[in-house]
Amino acid sequence: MSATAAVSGARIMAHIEALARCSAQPDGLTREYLSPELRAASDLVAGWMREAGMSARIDAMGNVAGRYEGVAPGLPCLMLGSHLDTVRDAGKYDGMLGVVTAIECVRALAARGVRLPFAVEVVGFGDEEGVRFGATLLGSRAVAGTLDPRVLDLADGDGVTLRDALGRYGRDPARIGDAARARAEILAYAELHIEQGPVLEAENLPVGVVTAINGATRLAVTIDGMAGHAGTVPMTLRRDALAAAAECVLAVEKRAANATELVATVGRLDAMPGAVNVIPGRVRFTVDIRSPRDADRVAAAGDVAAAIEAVCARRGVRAEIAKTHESGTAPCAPWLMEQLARAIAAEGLPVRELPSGAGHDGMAMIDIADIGMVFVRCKGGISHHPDESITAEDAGTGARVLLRFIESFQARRTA
Ligand code: HGY
Ligand code: MN
Ligand code: MN
Repeated sequence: MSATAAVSGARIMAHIEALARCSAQPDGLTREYLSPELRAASDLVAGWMREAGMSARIDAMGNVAGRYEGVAPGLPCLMLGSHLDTVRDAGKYDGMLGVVTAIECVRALAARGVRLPFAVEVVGFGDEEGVRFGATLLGSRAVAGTLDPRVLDLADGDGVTLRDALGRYGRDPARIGDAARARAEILAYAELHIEQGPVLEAENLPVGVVTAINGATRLAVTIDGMAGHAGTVPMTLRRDALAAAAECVLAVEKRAANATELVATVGRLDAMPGAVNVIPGRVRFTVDIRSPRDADRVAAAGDVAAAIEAVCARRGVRAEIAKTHESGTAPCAPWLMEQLARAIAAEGLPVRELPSGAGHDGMAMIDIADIGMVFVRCKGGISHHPDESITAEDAGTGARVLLRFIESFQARRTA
């Protein structure tokens, strides 16, 4: 049996289905960082890691860390991974596919008793989406050693701080630094992920090599006006926070619509007190701005903030704008792109390079290792939606490409 035949698209899909059942919602998939659902998913993943011949542990930040030793114990590793948390009402494959596929590849190595001149590690990051606490990449930033401890004071929608959530998860918030790895331990970081876009499907390609991960800025905006009786306050005397926010949302959309390759989204908006007969006194909303060019993204973020301030000044309401996340465009390393391309070509497939509009843990891991990514086609490019889907055949193709990449991986000789 050929080496790559040992990986099973069917087993990958079965594991994806099992993970999808670890959800906070009965009729779909929501799995937030440090939730009971993440604990259940992490236990499943750790079990599959051990079955595949790996050691497995939950690190200080709640990531699942698995390791398959090389020809000798303690060697530097090729680190693979992706994330186990999801957005709300999510698809099953965003994040999970990369973790499950990497474990499947290690299982194939172990089944043949293969030991490589490096260790292989697989990490299931606990928080890439940043849905619960607003800041994103918390798990991978901890591994990269770049996490700002002030994030411990971030609170979720119920007022639970990250510090408390870690404690409830059985982690010591004073020890989050223990999750950090040394650069010398990691030869490279590589991630398999669904494309979350339409390009591969449109060109009838199952896989592609990622060139870069677009940079992102996230803002949290609070607008304070004056709540009042919806029936008695004349329109001319109102300081309606929601009407002001509505104008701001359109200003965000307009700024991006007038630019090339720039996208901006208001993904969440909460109006308070949220009663049908009360003029909203406070509104909170988020802004997500992305571009392949950092200068364009930074300029757009500045313009958006200025537009929000101008709308609020004119309407006599107060705006507070906080930046909750910023990461520059993360280029994939050419030497890793070449090795991923060779693995794709060895599968008899054309090599297509493409950028990632979606963010990934590689944006954090680039601070500690060179990064590479391989995309797998997803139906209609749909993602962050229950209709997100891939085929078992493409899952198998992605796994064979990743296994070829692992088995032929050549660490870059540092000068
Ligand atoms: O937001 C993103 O692009 C990623 O899915 N976290
Ligand atoms: Mn996502
Ligand atoms: Mn993802």
